[in-house]
Amino acid sequence: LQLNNAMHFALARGELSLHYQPQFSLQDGHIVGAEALLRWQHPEMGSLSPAEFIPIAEDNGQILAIGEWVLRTAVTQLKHWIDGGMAPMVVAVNLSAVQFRHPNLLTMVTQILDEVGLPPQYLELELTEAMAMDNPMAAIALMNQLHERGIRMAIDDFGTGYSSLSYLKKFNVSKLKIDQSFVRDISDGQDDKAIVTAIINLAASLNLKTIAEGVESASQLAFLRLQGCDEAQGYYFSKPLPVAAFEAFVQAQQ
Ligand code: G
Ligand code: G
Ligand code: MN
Ligand code: NA
Repeated sequence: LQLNNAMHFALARGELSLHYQPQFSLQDGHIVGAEALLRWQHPEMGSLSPAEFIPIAEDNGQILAIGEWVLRTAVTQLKHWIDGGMAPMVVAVNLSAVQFRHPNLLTMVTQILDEVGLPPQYLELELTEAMAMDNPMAAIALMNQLHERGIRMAIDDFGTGYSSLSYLKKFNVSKLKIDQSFVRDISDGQDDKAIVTAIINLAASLNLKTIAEGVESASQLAFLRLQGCDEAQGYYFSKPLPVAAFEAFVQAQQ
């Protein structure tokens, strides 16, 4: 209840911010993207995790306003970076199931891109298998419309949810994000090695790119590169960073 009330004021009081985690090409090591991750700094309760407050925001309906704010902020930030001369990259934004089901999603996203003037191919929307499989026909139709507008989509936490391979073929996404639970145990677990390899090969056969999440060590990275994974993100490279720190990180890479 306390969080519920506080959330009504969080946006207006400027307590929300986005951190950005860099994503790297495993081909040439360049930064090719940034995942926007929501942060809430409450004056009394301190920093709150989205894992905690997003489910509440989904219940009380605030997720629509918050989700729109996240999208507008991330798209505006990337436009600002590109205009300022930063090498172009993609910004990845997490969608909530509530946003994905909402009939206004396509209009909302395209309006923000138009308003800001960011070409749609710079935006990647992350959705989970569960979100797509809740109503696969509606999801396929929406993904087709988003794709027609040039907006990319990625399946987040891939491998942890249930999605049939026949549907995966129909989902108009460009990337699978290999869940960090599989990446974590690459270095010692034969099973997780086999799963990661299987996902990379599956993606390749469906013409999808792969990005590994939660990469924390050089040995995980070496295995992923050997198997032909396209991209990676994780603490090994960088944790999610506030804007100024992200800018400094990118500058130091160049
Ligand atoms: O960054 P962190 O590990 O604290 O994120 C925890 C969870 O919150 C992850 O599942 C992540 O996808 C989710 N999350 C982070 N930012 C957003 C956001 O802007 N929108 C939605 N819907 N989920 C987010
Ligand atoms: O559900 P989603 O994949 O969007 O959530 C990403 C979450 O993983 C964020 O909370 C982010 O802070 C966290 N994260 C990012 N990199 C790493 C990492 O290398 N290790 C761990 N344990 N968590 C990570
Ligand atoms: Mn994500
Ligand atoms: Na994930």
